[in-house]
Formats: sequence, structure tokens, C-alpha cells
Amino acid sequence: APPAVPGRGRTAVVLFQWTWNSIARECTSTLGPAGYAYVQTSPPQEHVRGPQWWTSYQPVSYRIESKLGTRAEYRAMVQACNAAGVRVIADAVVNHMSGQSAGGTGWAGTRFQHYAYPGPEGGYGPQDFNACRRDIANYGDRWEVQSCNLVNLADLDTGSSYVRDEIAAYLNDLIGLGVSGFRIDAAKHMPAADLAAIKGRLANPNIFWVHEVIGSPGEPVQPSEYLSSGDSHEFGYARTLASSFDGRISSLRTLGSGLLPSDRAGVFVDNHDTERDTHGTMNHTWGAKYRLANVLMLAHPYGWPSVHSGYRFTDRDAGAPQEGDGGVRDAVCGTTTGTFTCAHRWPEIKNMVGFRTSVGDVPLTDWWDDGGNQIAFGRGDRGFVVINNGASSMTRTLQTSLAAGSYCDVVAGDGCTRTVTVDGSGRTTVTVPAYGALALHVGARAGGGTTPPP
Ligand code: AAO
Repeated sequence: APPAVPGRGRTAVVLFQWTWNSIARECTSTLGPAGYAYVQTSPPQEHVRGPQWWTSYQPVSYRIESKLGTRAEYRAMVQACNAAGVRVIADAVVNHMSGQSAGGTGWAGTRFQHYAYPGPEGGYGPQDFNACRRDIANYGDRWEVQSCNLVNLADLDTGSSYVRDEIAAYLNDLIGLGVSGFRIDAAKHMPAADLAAIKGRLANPNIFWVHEVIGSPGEPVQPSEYLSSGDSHEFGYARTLASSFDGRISSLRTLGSGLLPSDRAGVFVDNHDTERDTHGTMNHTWGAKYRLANVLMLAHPYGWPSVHSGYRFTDRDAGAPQEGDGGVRDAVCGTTTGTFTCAHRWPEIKNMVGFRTSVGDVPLTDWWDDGGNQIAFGRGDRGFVVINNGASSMTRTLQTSLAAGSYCDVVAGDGCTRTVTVDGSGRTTVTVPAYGALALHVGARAGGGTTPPP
């Protein structure tokens, strides 16, 4: 997990396809006050032109100029976020360059061929790409996965010291702009030793990295291989949440078993790929269950959580709304196609960030379930959560480890709209609506009394 930010912990939000100017404003107005510790941005480098979101994943140079904003805007965003207490993680696309067989002109005017990019930032010629030059067809073949092209994307030879230097120079440039960590896109397609060598060339070789490696049983390249240069995303977690919320959440009693070690696992309910290509994962169209899964993620001690916050779409490829020149418009929250979900602002998600800060690293206690779709658990004397993934309201008396007193149910909304009493033996009687949740923590006591984070 990334370092804890004093007073706010480690919770991250991914503002997918948000412009740099929008992120800057969001850090000041919402992310900072809500207690988010990290914000992950979409890839900031120059990319191919086109209306799809995924042009961000086809670099043509390492200039920080993109449809999401200019270099000056990126720098200003990092400064605004840091001033609001929020650190920035950049999505780093370094496995490959573009997938345009015919070449073209990039966002900032760079003219390129499929296997030739003039630079100077990210300058590559044919000798800098792996020789395979056909698409990966067999994920069962390690050599093919790491030497051939992922969906026609020109695959860089990360074994070469020149390529390593260019990638390190790009990441160092971002570090110079104030970035605090990286998501390493398509890490599965680069040998772990190459990534470790690149990381060793950074201005801060201990900077936080999380590798995007979609773990799939039976494939030769696994997320655990990458733990010497950082954490890995645990896609099995997202699949487990989806199958449980679709079935019985009492099965979450064992959440974390069989997965990466908790302190090395980046977790999410969904990311920008899984919300589109949902092979057994949830997305915002799941409605209340999606909200409950986010509550669960933020309450549960397993892993380092990232809240995903993108835009509503019907077409898998459709980009966020653009101006005539192809620049992405500043994010607008809403409920129609093309508006942003702003899931990180939903009260039950935003207020659970405060819960996670309050409970810190205290282990899970007081697990209870009904064998079906009602669960509750605590985080010692710091917090307690109840989740009802059933179609009827529930009323129960539950054992907590909280001190006696009156607590705000932070899921109910801001401003202590609903209070819950815990008696002298730690018991509380709660009513939770159908597909609803309730969460109490020591940072939100009724009457305004607070206990600082541990
Ligand atoms: C676009 C067009 C292409 C065109 C290309 C070049 O769609 O037709 O050829 O441009 O012009 C994104 C988009 C792509 C887009 C690309 C470039 O998603 O549509 O291509 O930008 O603009 C593999 C990789 C993984 C990768 C994932 C998409 O291992 O790293 O594919 N994710 C990242 C980004 C992603 C981005 C790229 C990489 C490229 O997050 O947004 O692509 O920068 C199995 C394998 C996985 C494999 C998947 C999908 O996963 O195990 O390794 O991911 O298949 O091929 C279950 C199974 C699991 C399976 C999964 C499928 O969970 O257990 O095994 O389902 O999702």
C-alpha cells in the first residue's frame, strides 16, 4: 500500500478521464475535505487522436500534453491537490506506444509511424521494439505475452537500457511535477525484472507503484511476480465482491483468503476496464448493490482501496464528452449518458472514507452474518458496519466492541441525520433498509465529540 497520509490514511479515488482542471477543483472542494488520501489520474502523455477514451492508452511521445490538459495544467493540478492534502498517482503507459499500423499525428502534433516516434521525449526507432510484431494470441505462453503486441500496440523492448532510460526519464519528469506514485499499465506484458530495473533509475526508487496485472488462474504470468517493484491489483477481489453481492454476502466472511497478501493488494469494486468488459465484475449500473460493495470495500481491512469514478456510457468505446478540437470537457456530474457518476461524492462512499481513516489498521472483529445477505462487522473499538443486501428491511440487536454512546450513522448522510446508540455492553439495536447499510465510527459521535485517528 502507499504510505499513509497523516490524518487521512490511504484511500484512493480514480478520476477516470477527468480533465486536470476538473481534478484540481475536485481536490479542493471535495477530495481534500472528505479525507481522500490519493487521486489517480488518467495517462497524462501525448497520445493518438480520436473520440474514444482509449486513445489515452496509445502514447506517441512522453510530452505531458493530452486531451485532458496541458503540462502547465497537470502541474497546477498536482499543486492544488497537494495543497488540499491529496497526493497524485499517475497512470503510466510504458509497455507500448501506439497501435496505429498506418502511423499518424499525435495530440500535440508529433508525427509518428507504428514503430517510429521522433521524441525527443519518448523517442523510439524500430530497434527499440520487440521483434515479434504480431498480436498476443496465447496467454498461456509467457514469451508471447511479454514480447508480442497487446491488441496491435507496438511493444517496447524494456530489456534495452535505452528504452529503460527513456521510460525512467518520463516517470522522473512526472515526479518532478510532484507526482507521488504510479499505476503501471499492462505490467503483465513486461518482465518483472525489467520493471525493477526501470524503477531503480528513478529519482525516488522507493516511490509507490501498483502493477496492473489481471490475475488469471492457469496463466504463466501472475500478479505475485511483480511484488519486488511494488503492489499488484487483485482482480480476484472484484470478482469475489460481484459474485457475493449477486448471491449471498455472508460468503464474504472469508474475504481475502486465496488472494494476494493484504498489504500488497490494490483493490476496487471496478476499474475502467472491468466496468466495461464485465467478466464477472460489478459496475455503477448495479445501483444499490454497487454502492453497498463500495461501503464493504471501505469498511473491510483487506487491501488498499481505490474508488472508481468515471462517466456513464452505453458504447464501450465512447469517450467522455469532447470539444470540437477533441479536448475532453470538464467533468459534469449527472445521471445521463456522458455525464460523470461522481461516485466518490455519493454520501455513502464519501463518508466511508472518514470511517476508514478513523479505524486505521485495527483488525476486523465481531463478524456476524445470517447465512444469507445480512452481515455486520466491527473494527475493534473504532467502528462498526452493517450491510443488508436483501430485499427487506432488517432489525437486529448486534454485539459491537464500541464504547457506550451515541454515534452518527455516516451512511445516512452528512450532518448526523441519524443517530444510533450503543449500550454499556457494546450492544446496539439497528434497523437497516433493504439494500442499505449503516456505519458508525469514533470520528463521528453524535453531539460532535470526536476521537482522532490512531
Ligand atoms: C484499442 C482497440 C483495439 C486496437 C487498439 C490499437 O480496442 O481493437 O487494436 O486500440 O489501435 C485500452 C482499451 C483497448 C484499446 C487500448 C489502446 O481497453 O480497447 O485498444 O486501450 O487504445 C489485457 C492486458 C491488460 C489490459 C487489458 C485491456 O493484460 O493489461 O487487456 N488493460 C490495460 C488498460 C486498458 C488498455 C491497455 C492495458 C492498453 O487497463 O484500458 O487498453 O494500454 C484476460 C487476460 C488479461 C487480458 C484480458 C483482455 O483476462 O488474462 O491479461 O487483459 O483477457 O484481453 C476474466 C478472466 C481473465 C480475463 C478477463 C477478461 O477475468 O479470468 O483471464 O476475464 O477481461
